[in-house]
Amino acid sequence: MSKGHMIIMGGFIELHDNMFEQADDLTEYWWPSLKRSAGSHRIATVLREEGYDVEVLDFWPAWSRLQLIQFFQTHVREDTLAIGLSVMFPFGNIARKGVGAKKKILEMLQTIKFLKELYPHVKFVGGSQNLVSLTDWDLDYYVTGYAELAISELLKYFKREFNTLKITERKLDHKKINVIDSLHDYPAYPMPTAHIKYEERDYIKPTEVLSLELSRGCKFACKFCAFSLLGVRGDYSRCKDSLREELLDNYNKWGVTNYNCTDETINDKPEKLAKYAEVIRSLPFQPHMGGFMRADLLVAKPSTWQDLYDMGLRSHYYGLESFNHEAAKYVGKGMNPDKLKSGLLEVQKWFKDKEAGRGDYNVHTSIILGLPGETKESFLEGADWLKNNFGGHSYGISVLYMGDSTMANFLSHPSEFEVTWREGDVFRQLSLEDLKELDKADPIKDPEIRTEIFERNQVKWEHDTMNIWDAYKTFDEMMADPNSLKNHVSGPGPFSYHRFLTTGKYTMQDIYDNTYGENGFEQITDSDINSHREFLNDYINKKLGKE
Ligand code: B12
Ligand code: SF4
Repeated sequence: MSKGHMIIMGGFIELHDNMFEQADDLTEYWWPSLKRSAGSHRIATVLREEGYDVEVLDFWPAWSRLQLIQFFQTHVREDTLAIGLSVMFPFGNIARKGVGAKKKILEMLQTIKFLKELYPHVKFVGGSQNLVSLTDWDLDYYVTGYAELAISELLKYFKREFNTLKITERKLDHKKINVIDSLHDYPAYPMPTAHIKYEERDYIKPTEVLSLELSRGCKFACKFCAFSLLGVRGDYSRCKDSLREELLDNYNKWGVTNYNCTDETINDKPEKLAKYAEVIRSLPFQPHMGGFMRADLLVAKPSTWQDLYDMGLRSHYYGLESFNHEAAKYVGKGMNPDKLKSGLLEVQKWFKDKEAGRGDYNVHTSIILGLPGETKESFLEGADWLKNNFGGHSYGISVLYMGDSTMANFLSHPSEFEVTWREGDVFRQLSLEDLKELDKADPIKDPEIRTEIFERNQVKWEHDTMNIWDAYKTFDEMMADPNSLKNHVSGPGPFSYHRFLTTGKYTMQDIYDNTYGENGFEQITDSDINSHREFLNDYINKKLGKE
């Protein structure tokens, strides 16, 4: 007999790669994601190991309210202690997009309210890295940060068993909410056994791209970064056996070989990579993985390349941020730009070298528009370098974002910029009126960009070399210029390729070998989104016992 029962709902909504693209034919930019909810499955795995019976309901934005009610009516039991909600992202950009997305968000918020009324004896518990993602939801408990230890105390508390639960009351608008702050009160790191164990009732398919945690936290602390665990010291990596078992299990039981690594920085330590490569070389299959990597470390340490390749880490997401030395150095990524550029070309050549038995390489680079020290000219020069030298890949450009005080107040770990900009002498603040004045003479054209600059909860920053309006204006011009980097995305990056692989339309080899275009693969189309929905309906029917 189990110690108690819980159902965790997970899932999120996808936006198209090019969020600002006018995509009238694509169901208004959003659709339910095909990605499993790693947080739900991780919590479920831990609780099962403690003796609870926990079921995950994945892809929940794809479920209709009627389907959800059918599921809960047949699954909620007398010993159901809690219904969990795993929330990865705040609604943010999605809520600002089109009527369809807004309607969907409202429907989801109302569904949770409705379920709460239907099951008043069951506690509703939300979990996310940051409180900001949870505050829209009407829940009984709000758990923030890595929550393996906190959830265990919370369930004991529900069962009136001895526990050490610390609940912090926080004020949200006109009500008080119960917050359990795992990051500070129940630190769940390091976590050498951060494995996920899927079950038959998860109906995993071999074409899926599952999430994998190789380590937790990042040893750096770049000034703009708001990841929860920064500046970690010591060994935060997974233990060999736990990794081997997870990869083997997923291969033997479900035939899965493709993964997204959730690590903040996979290549922070060469010895960690050597350890994982040894495990993976001993497997009876070759996994393929993608994730965040620091390009400067890759360039500085060619000795790590073979280990990465052998691990199957051939899809890289590089947060390059800037090729302006002053700007990059200021935020904590100070490699000389010329060295970085020539090193990146070497990395590219090495990974793509078919004659040497390699050749698999997929890259997404991301840069920030507006770091202190950056000028419009230096930014465009850097973007052009990427376009001309890293063709055939995908790119992301983000205007420097600093959450305003409302936003930063609900982050577990606001960025250094968010915490210190007011006191320091680098940033100044513009008012909304200043922005409108700047916009008058030569307005920003793209309506999506206009919404973002004028409506997003962010500091309207200015520094000696740029201000937020200049940055958005430059972005607007890049949008309109067919020759700019913005319009040269050639394929899906590591965190988007699940959209192409999960329904079996393309293979991992296609991702390495092809780019968008006539002889490559198509960008997401309405028919792809329909096949995503078929995949999701198949899962829902199985969960409802209809197949
Ligand atoms: C992978 C990833 C992505 C991928 C997601 C898709 C994919 N293919 O997986 C991509 C690249 C698309 C992405 C995009 C973005 N991301 Co992102 N991403 C991540 C990342 C690196 C891993 C998430 C993950 O799976 N972690 C592993 C699991 C095990 O951890 P977890 O989900 O946090 O679960 C733990 C806790 O949250 C909690 N928990 C989770 N569920 C539940 C449920 C219950 C009931 C309980 C009690 C607890 C609980 O316990 C779990 C175990 O400890 C995280 C950072 C990180 N290292 O976690 C950021 C992170 C989730 N992303 C973040 C952000 C801000 C974004 C963007 C908005 C960035 C941007 N400016 O565009 C976009 C948003 C996209 C969108 N749809 O709106 C933030 C979210 C902030 C927040 N929640 O407020 C994070 C936390 C990073 C950060 N700290 O800044 N992201
Ligand atoms: S930007 Fe990357 S390297 Fe820098 S602190 Fe954040 S996760 Fe670490």
